[in-house]
Amino acid sequence: MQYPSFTKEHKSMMAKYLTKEVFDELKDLKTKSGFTLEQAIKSGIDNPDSGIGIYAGDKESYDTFGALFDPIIEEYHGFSKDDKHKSNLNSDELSAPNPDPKNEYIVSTRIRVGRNLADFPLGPAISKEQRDEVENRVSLALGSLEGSLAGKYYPLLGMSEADRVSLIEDHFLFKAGDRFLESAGLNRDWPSGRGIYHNNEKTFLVWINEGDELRIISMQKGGDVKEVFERLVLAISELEKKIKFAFSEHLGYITSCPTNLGTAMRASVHIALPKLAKDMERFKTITDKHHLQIRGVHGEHSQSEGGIYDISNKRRLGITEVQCVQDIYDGVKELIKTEKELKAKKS
Ligand code: ADP
Ligand code: CIR
Repeated sequence: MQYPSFTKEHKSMMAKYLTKEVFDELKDLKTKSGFTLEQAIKSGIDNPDSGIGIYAGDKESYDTFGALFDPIIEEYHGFSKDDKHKSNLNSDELSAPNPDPKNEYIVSTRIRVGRNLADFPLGPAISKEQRDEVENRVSLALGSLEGSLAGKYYPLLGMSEADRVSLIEDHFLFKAGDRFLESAGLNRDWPSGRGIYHNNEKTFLVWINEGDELRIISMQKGGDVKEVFERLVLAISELEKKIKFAFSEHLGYITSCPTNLGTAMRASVHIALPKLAKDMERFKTITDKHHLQIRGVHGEHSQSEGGIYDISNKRRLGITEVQCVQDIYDGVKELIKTEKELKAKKS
């Protein structure tokens, strides 16, 4: 492989840190599952608008290609090579009374974590047989859940197009054909091995074999962040009894995208902020202060609709799960306060 010919359109962290020197150091290396630098950076090369532009094929990728992953991890999470990841799933330590009890701003709240199986490569390097085996093991484990977590697994194979589209529209299911995942090798053999598990109320859901082997999701209408967190914590602890997840003392839970390492947690609200939307500078000052990311209503790389935004924690590594949720909680409180002030001024 030759050093990639980056253009000025290539804005990813991968393009920034892949100097000719780093490239020469890594270009001929391979992990035990056969994952190469070329595969790791393909998504960022094919998609110049990538923000990150790199994926791992296995846990070992983070060591083998550390000269490239480390500075990206440091810039994204503010987490250095010598830092240690920490975990805290104790909801008693979360101070989060509903910030919008009258349901004026927050449409819904969702918290997800990514997980991958300890004994398998990550999605970009997995074989079809291994992926199908992951689907079998995970759906079996999910099938034994009880009480509020009991539900049913719906494989993508055999799902009607109408059901698939409505699950996506309603924000429950991942979309097909994501070009970032496609280039990373994460869409190979689609739709085999992929699917969604959910309880009857669709408040507890698990995606199988999308960007990570599991995305464990708790969501509901309104702004009761603590209830959503508590449901997720219960689900994680039940699943951990049945499945061994890929984990490292340094990087926490191992995920295919370096932005998801550590807690692998993204806590988000869909929130209506029509006034702040007209002053994006002020909006961004608040979200930056609280380490938050702004996405559109249909997820990453989508646009806002009707002044509704997806606001979530950006950092996931080197801070605990409780801190991830506290980041968005504190930020959302300030966003609501500012939106109220702007509303009062105009009327
Ligand atoms: P991920 O959360 O796994 O990083 P995305 O950004 O693609 O992935 O979002 C996945 C789906 O979850 C999208 O359909 C998105 O609209 C939905 N979603 C995210 N946050 C919320 C929320 N607070 N309420 C309802 N749906 C949400
Ligand atoms: C990018 O670089 O923009 C995409 N590969 C997405 C990166 C971050 N998102 C993610 O996986 N959560």
